Amino acid sequence: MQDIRKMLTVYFIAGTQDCQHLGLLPEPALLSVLETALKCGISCFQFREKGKNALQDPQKIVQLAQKCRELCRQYHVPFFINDDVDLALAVQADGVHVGQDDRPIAQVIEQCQGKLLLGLSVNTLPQAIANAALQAVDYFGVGPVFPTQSKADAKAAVGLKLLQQIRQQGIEKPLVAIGGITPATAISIRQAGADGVAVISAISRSTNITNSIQQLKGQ
Ligand code: TZP
Ligand code: MG
Repeated sequence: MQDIRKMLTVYFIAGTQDCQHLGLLPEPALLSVLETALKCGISCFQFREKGKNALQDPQKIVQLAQKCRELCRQYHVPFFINDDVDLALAVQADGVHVGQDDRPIAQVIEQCQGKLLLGLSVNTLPQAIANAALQAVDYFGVGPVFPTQSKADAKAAVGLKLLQQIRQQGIEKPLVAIGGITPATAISIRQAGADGVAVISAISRSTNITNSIQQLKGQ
């Protein structure tokens, strides 16, 4: 549990759609941002190839996931896949992260038990309560805490209140907060009860990734 909390400290999420502003080809753009982020000390990475500008060719997606996994291994940083348990198993990821709209969590647990770490998104207190006792769920992703530009179909922002309510409820599951988090707001996220911050744009769009990650760590 302590290791999971540590793993959530600065949890970077990205796909090629998040690196287009760099003006490079999609794959080199993502790999370059990822390697810089790994050098600067992210504690976890999630490959999330999703949205209208994402790669569509399944073969390219698998190949890119493998390259990201290799990079993460070099830096001893856990590697997660968003949504797709089959892809996570195929590329020997460390874990998979699923949402409430993906397959029923019991099915996901059955498929990944003993093979993959498992993260689950929660957007409401009842969802957190309903899933709190599931030992196979290693952590909750809570959000979007603030409005986000990085997910077209994001739910309404839940604010810091949901993190506080989950802790007040006595739920001790490791929590990573997500959605619109910046280096400046990371402290408030931890004060509200999260173990770490999950970000896309605060790293992928940063002009000084070293500084951004230092601040996201709360340092
Ligand atoms: N899930 C909820 S908000 C979000 C995801 C994947 C996007 C987070 O991106 P950003 O740029 O850190 O707001
Ligand atoms: Mg999902």
